[in-house]
Amino acid sequence: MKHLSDIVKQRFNYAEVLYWLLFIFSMLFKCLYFQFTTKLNTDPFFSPTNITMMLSSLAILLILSSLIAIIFNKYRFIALFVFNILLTALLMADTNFFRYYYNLLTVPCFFQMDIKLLSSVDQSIMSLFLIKDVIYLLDLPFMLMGVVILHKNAGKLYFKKRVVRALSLLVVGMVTFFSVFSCTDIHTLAYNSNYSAKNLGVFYSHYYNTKLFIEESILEDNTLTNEEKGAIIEFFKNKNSKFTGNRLNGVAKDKNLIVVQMEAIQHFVINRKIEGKEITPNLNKLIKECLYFDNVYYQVAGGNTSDAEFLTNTSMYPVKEGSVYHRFPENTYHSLARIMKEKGYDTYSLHGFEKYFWNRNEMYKALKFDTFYSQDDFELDDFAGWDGQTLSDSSFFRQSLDKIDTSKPFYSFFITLSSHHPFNYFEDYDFYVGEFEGTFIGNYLKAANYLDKCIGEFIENLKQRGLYDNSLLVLYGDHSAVPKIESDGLMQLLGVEYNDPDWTKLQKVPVIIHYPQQENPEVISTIGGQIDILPTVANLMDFDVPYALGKDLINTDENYAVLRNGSVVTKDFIYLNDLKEVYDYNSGKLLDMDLYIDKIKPYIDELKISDTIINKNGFKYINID
Ligand code: GP9
Ligand code: MN
Repeated sequence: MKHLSDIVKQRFNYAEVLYWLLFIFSMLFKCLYFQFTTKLNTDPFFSPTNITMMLSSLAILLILSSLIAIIFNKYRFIALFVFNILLTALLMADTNFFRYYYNLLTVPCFFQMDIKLLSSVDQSIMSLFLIKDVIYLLDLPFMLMGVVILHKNAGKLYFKKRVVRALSLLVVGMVTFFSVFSCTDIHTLAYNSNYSAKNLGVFYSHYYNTKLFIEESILEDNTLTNEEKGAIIEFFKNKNSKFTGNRLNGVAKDKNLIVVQMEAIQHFVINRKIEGKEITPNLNKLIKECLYFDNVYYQVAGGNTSDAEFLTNTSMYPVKEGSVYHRFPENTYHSLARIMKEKGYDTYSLHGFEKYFWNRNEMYKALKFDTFYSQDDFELDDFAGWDGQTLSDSSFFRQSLDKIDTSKPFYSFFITLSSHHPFNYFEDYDFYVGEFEGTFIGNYLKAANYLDKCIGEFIENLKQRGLYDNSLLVLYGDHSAVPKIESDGLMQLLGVEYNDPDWTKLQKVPVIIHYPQQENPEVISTIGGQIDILPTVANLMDFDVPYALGKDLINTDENYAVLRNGSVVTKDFIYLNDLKEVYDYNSGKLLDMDLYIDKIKPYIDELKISDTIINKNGFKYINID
């Protein structure tokens, strides 16, 4: 007959195993929930991607558990519980961050989230917490019960027993991980953090991104090698030899330049009606007398609004991780403001929010803006949008024009604010959206309608001041308004079914340009990105941009946009880097990836060149003439 103490011991062992299993399986479940709630994964549950993601996450949990098993003895139960809380907090933070930025948190993102940034976006971030996220917390009461019961009765384990335990966990974890890893495309890992999160799970992705950050920012030598210098010069030589045409060249020579970056204005709101009314009547009217570029993709990454500013003002790609405004404000840039200054213009940037946000205050020095008018310089006399406590676009535009010395040639860069996510400020705004009343998409349409009204007022004001016909006017949207988790609402509005290539085609922003005394409106459907705005402006104003990575959309027959996540859109195909899939541009049919690898490479090389220049401050050392 078994001794009583043996039975107690055996029960304790079972309970301990159960406790570890609860930890492992609840974490795995949370990983799975993350994939679907963020719409990172839309595949069926048991798709190969999900299975590899689960196996890789399991492997990492086993490896981490082995560390706990070897480090902690009597306190192993508490350690596992604390560990659970930490991983859960990480997953929850990721979920919210992902819902807004469609990216995982990374070390640079984390550091740029200073107190100011966090307090300012908290309304947006909080709106992304969903009741169902409580799922993340469901296991914690059980784990807590487990700790209370087990820790009290836990004895110390012999060292040998701990080593055997830890080693078994480690070996099973390692073998599982490397079997899964061997089936992964390592090349894509380097260019797309979402690929790793999707295929190998959130935990691996964090490990990989942090490793990359340490290698790139801390360990790597940031001096430009001769080889890199040569590659950059060769790249621009090639690129610049392609500028041939001169249609509309110089139509705005020596005129003022007014650029308006419109917050969260996507292409699909243009020329669209809801309940019989135009969403953007003023922009639609403007388009009828302008050049309207209707095939331009946003190319922002973690720097969102600031990335869009960067693309327009430098014709370079923003960095893959974090925001270039935060990470590289000391670099040399051949920016639009620098060029205009050299031509004798006064240069202004104007934005009705805190001057430190997105590190604008510092970055504008590098971009060579003479003057930055931020929230501090405006009278806060009217509020609209975002959290309801920020200067309205209407007042922003009205006050801005008084700040510019219009007696001298100027370049002014306006950044609007009111139509900022999450748009619920506009819920009661007087623009009826029918079945979309009270929904995310409905509120967005109202925000877009408000912005449009302000643009209408602005144009009137420009006309009254005689600036409309004396300036080159450029308006464009900065980035997406509708994250993937809200795709259902957008699909309902457009009356179409979701599919990946069509979703990509929706990631466009309107670009509208009016030049002085323009008589012929035109719709230009060349495929491009925000990176192409500067070269297009350069042609219209007749100056050179030898350092631009973009193309002049009026004088090119190249149709392409490289997105910052490594996806590529051309008139023939759409390459989705997340999925490693190529689709026919027109029919949306899936194509054979192998036939496209060579075609995609030169596009991706543009990202590489841009990254090298920025990471190594290349323009400090290179002269291209
Ligand atoms: C804040 C504004 C918003 O100044 O530009 O930035 P976003 O959150 O859209 O990147
Ligand atoms: Mn923005």
